[in-house]
Amino acid sequence: MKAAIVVSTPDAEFEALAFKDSLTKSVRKVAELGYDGVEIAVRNPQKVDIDEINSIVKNSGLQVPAVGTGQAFLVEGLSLSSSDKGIRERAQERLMLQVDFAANFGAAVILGLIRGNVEKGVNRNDAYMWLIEGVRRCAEYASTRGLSILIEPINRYEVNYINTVSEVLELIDAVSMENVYVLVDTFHMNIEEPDMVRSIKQAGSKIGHVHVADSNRWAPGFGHIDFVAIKKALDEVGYNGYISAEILPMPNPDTAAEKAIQTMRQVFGW
Ligand code: LER
Ligand code: MN
Repeated sequence: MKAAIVVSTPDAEFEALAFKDSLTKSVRKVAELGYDGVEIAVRNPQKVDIDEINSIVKNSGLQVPAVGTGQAFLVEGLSLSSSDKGIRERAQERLMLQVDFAANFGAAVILGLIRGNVEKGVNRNDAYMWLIEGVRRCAEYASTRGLSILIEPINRYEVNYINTVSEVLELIDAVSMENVYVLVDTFHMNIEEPDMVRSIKQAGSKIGHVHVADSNRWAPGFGHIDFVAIKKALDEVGYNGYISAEILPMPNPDTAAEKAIQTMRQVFGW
């Protein structure tokens, strides 16, 4: 397993990011701290200088395991579950751009918040069918580029459906595409899963990426999640990918990023 941390591009704003400075500074700092990868959150790939991002990443020697997409939901309301066909189409088109962006790095594309909510007055099953269709179209497009899609169970305070690992596994079954995996995030699992270890084991080989944050969304080691148990479960299911810190910049960005890699080194034996 390898260590990564989430950073944003300058067009993007997202609370749970350790670094909001210029990407160059952030990426340099991440590399200096000994991370292997940097996960990039982008709202709209058309609004960022892709060549510049490419060269920043290449110079750093870091890999980009995944690209985050949730800000298009938070800022623009784009959603694959929207009852408005136009909004669903725009979410879809944005995700195609995200796949093109991710292809620069061989990164997976995360479908977290952009899955969206079941809107008031809308039947859950209708929203679910729109979502299945949207995820399938993303996955088909990603597969033409040899990339994966990661579906993230997100806690009930951020989205109103598909909050648990088993619900995501059900969705993946319904989508029925080889390149769709689960992204397990310890912060969300700590809220939604009765037993995080059992959920990791249930997801097994379908785990494609891991986000870590402690119970308070500070860096691992600042809360009460048992990361040794999480590591053991990931070992048991043979997970060998990235462990990516998606944490609040608390008590400040540098301390957060340092604490995250320090705890991961201790727990994962790096
Ligand atoms: C995104 O990876 C995530 O975990 C969400 O909580 C975003 O708010
Ligand atoms: Mn996450």
